[in-house]
Amino acid sequence: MPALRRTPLLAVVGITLGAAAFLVPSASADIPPGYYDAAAGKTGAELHSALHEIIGTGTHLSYDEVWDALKATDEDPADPANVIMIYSGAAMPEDANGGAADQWNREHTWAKSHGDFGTSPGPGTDLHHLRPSEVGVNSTRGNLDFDNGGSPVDDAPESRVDEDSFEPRDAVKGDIARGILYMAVRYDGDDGFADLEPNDSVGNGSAPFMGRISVLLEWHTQDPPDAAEQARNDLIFEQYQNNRNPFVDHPEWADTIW
Ligand SMILES: [Ca+2]
Ligand SMILES: [Ca+2]
Repeated sequence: MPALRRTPLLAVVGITLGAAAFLVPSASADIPPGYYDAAAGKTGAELHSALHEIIGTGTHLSYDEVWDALKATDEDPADPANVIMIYSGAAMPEDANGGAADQWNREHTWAKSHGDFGTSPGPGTDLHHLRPSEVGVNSTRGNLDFDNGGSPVDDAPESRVDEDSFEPRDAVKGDIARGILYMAVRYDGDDGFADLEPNDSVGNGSAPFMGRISVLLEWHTQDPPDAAEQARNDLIFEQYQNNRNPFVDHPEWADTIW
């Protein structure tokens, strides 16, 4: 299904700032008319189910295709030959992708061991939670759950790590939280992969859970979707997967489900 291009709503909101902002949940997002109709008026588990059906269609990339996709979705706004590292905010040349210490690779913010989904097409290749990271920083994050606290991470000093959790830098806290919430709704165990769900624990290990939901919801509120995050969601929808992250489009839905 090709995405329908609409007049950017940002212009409308710009003219009637305030009132329009309450009518359109996502000022610059390019949501096709009707996309969320099946979710209208629903809350809680019913909303989760409706969203699961809506975002369960679309395409899974191969793990190899993820490289080129990330070069577009996480492009440096100051230089299209670079990509931005999720945990440090640093720019690196897009062609410095790989597994060496001075390269960047594909970070699964929902750690792939949490549900053991690997890198075959599915949750392991889903761009809504995959981000570029320096190889060493990715290794430091490992499969830790998310929580506040710890010491500055080498090469990503605005992010923090301790023995049982990882805290990303403030500017991406909400982005990462919304990626985790997306994964929980997109993967419900009906497609050969585990039913992914957030919980309020750290140390989840290989269980298909990701913590801590109370902290992720705080991050979601503290760092709401901005125009760049909405544009990333649009790009994934229009160019790569043909599905959207509902929590970028409708941030208010997170609190009714969790
Ligand atoms: Ca953000
Ligand atoms: Ca789930």
